[in-house]
Amino acid sequence: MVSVPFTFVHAADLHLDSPFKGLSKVPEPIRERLRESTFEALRRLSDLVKKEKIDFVVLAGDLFDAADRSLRAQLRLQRTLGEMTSQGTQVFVVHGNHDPESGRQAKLDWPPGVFVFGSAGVDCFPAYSREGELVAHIYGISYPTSAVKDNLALRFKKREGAPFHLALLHANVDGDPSHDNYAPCKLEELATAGFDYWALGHVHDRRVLHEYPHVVYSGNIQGRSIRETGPKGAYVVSVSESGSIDMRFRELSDVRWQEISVSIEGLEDEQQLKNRLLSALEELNEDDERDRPMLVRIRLEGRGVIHDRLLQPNIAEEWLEELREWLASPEEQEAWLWPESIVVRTSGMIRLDAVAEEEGFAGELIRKGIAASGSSDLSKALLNDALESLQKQPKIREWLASCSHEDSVEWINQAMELALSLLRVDDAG
Ligand SMILES: [Mn+2]
Repeated sequence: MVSVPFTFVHAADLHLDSPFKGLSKVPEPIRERLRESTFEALRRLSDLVKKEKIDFVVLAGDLFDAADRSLRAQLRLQRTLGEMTSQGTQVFVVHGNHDPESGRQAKLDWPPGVFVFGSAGVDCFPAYSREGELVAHIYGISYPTSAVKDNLALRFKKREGAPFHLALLHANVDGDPSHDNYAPCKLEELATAGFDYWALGHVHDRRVLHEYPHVVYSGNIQGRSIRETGPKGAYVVSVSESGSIDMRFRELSDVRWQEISVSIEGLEDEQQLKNRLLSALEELNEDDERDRPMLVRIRLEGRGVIHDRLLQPNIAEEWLEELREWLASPEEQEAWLWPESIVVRTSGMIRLDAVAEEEGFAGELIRKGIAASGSSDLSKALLNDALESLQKQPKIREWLASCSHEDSVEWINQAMELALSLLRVDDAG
């Protein structure tokens, strides 16, 4: 088929009007900025579409954060999509687990030029360049309700008649354990289905799972918590006459979440720790590349003599408060920096493997811990035992079930370090 070059934007997981709950001691200006951040990211998406003369946009689900969409989110989306389509850009939308069809919605019209896929079956719409030439067929299906357990990808069937075929889907490919296993499917199935590009949503990290055909998660456009770090945005995808694909990532997030590591190795005392924390923050704060506000988690790592002192109750909190004092307040600095938390993942000078050789209680304890961290069955059994009383709470039970083996290993390692530290203090006293 004769084809003309075209450019589209792939974005997903807008999560408009995310409430950003559960942030402790965050000053009002930061809270306000975060509450607006998903909308600001959407506005930047619209700017991008205008500036880069985009032919069409695909949005791969979770446009809204809550199934019962807020009116504010619906109105803002309607307005922004209207801006995009008035420039001659078509927009194609599927809904995901956060914004299924069944959710409560205001009766608003989608602007002309916006195509929303239903949930009854896979539909196909033609996509045109801004000059009006047919450039692709777009296929998609929305979630009827939030928990879709069927493999929706198997329902996609290519229809001849276009030079390029793009499938739009909210799905978990190959059972990513950090996301709910909705619309589960296999990369193999997607790569062999005959489409040129799978524009996926659901996984919030951007990933290119396969090229030619392309299978891509664009990730979300604005991080929603410290678990969603780094630049977030959308892909601008250009397809040449010969069908070669060029992808460029564009950051859209208004506020960035970031984690930095600070090692305690070689530090002798609190003064040296203070100096190291200060310089780590200054480096980040004065980075000329940094053009937006940032919430940062400081992860203390490494083996050092001050480890025991960092495990004392409230110590991390006290350092955190001090860090916040050092930095300019969000009213004073446009691209502010806010230390979100300090997590202590350090180890003491005593090596666990050496203690494991010892006779007696400490040796026994560490042997048990090391064995558990090396086996997912043993670690699960150990944690189930230790957390038995907490398991009565359904929410906690659910949360524990969703934690990975890596999480368990980290907890067990910390528990070993803490137990050893407490045992040695007892010995010394
Ligand atoms: Mn999502």
